[in-house]
Amino acid sequence: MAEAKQELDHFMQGLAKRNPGEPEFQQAVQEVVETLIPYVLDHRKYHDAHILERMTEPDRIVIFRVCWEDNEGNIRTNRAWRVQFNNSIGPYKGGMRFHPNVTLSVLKFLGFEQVLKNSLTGLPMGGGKGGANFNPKGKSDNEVMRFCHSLMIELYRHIGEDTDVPAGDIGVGAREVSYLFGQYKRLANRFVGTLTGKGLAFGGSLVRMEATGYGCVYFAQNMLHHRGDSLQGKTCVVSGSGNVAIYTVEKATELGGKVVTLSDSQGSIYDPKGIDPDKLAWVKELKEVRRGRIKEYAEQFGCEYQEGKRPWSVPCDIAFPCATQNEIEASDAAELLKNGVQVVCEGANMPTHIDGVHQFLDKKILYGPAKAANAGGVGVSGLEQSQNALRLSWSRQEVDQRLQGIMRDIHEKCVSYSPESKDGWVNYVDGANISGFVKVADAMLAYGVV
Ligand code: NDP
Ligand code: 2IT
Repeated sequence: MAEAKQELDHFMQGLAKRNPGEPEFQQAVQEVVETLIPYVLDHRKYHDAHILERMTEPDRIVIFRVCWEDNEGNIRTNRAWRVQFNNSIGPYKGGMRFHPNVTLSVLKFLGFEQVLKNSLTGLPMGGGKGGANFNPKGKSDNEVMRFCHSLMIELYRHIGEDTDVPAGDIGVGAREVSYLFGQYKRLANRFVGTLTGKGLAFGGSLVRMEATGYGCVYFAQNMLHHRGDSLQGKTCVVSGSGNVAIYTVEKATELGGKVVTLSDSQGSIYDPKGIDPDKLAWVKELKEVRRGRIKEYAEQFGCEYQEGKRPWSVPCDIAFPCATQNEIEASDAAELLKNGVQVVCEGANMPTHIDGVHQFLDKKILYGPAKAANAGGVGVSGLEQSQNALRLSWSRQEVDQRLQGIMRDIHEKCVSYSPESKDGWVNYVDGANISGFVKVADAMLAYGVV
């Protein structure tokens, strides 16, 4: 115990020194090595080969300028990155994020998490992430198109179906992936599955759009089922109102839950009657077509809107954070627990601050960490790659069943790698971290000093 604490402090000091000014990356690594250092001390082959040091250093990072012209004829300059983190078990795979607060630190945290998440899916995918400090909000379709096309002029030489396969994330949805893929295809003169999340008419997979949200709810269902419970009748609180949030609401409602909140960066709505399928259809139109604000929901359906507030003060059985990193701070976690939350299942990446994670683990609730709970999105991206390589398309039912299988397998892996506990409680953080790590680490050991 003392040895592990000392080793952890030493490791984190070194990491902070090598990665100054990168708080999100340091946080993501801290959460993982808190679990893994005791494990590698018990499994010395990983320790002696310095696997943790090697695994926290990206293989390569590409940084480049993206210039484009706005509708007024002004020349705009953004910065873009692709972090190719680790390709030990397959080509780099992970989304692109367009948001004004994207930094190298954010993309390194996301790339690092992606390595372990992709390993958990059981599919042959390494981990990567990319993005730009570009704000799509308020831009016309043509401006977004010019930005995407310009970005791809540089990115295309670094990606490929067997090297690195980008997809969507915050600010990158069907529209952006289409512009990116259209330009990639033109530059490379090849029609291959180098991006995922494509439109159904040009190589996309059924259920990819729904996969992260659906998968997140399937993971919650697995956790509940493991202790003899279900979603039926549970009050659910969801944050965000983008891709992941919308399909989390859809599946949670279908499985008998009642979802009472949604949010965006400006505030949250509280609808105690529940967001039923008709209201959700209205939200889809609001967000996917009109690109409006969630505040309009409160006006449309006559419910409460809390300006500038996250939804965590609403009493619930299950919380699904589906917006962004660090959206559950220590005080939010305390409030959720005080109000009796039984399940926290993460659709977003690293939504819970490390103090909140510790509170959830101390109270032994069912806590599904992002790399396990939101792996359904990249899982179905992996299935899209398979379909592209086979040059065929699976039915909706086939893909959904495979997605359910992937989430069930991830749950089982977490249970089998969780430390034994007399009361049967599963530590999904340890389970996910160790299970994801072992596969990548064994590949790295097999390769020798790489
Ligand atoms: P979208 O862009 O579709 O939606 C993002 C939502 O989160 C919006 O409601 C947005 O509000 C809100 N949000 C974004 N940034 C902030 C912020 N800084 N503060 C408060 N609210 C914010 O993205 P996705 O739904 O695709 O992604 C949501 C989360 O899920 C991210 O953490 C992403 O990494 C993760 N994820 C996504 C996957 C996918 O397949 N898309 C797969 C796995 C994880 P606003 O419109 O006001 O900005
Ligand atoms: O964080 C994630 O897993 C994603 N944004 C999805 C990545 C992908 O390649 O589908």
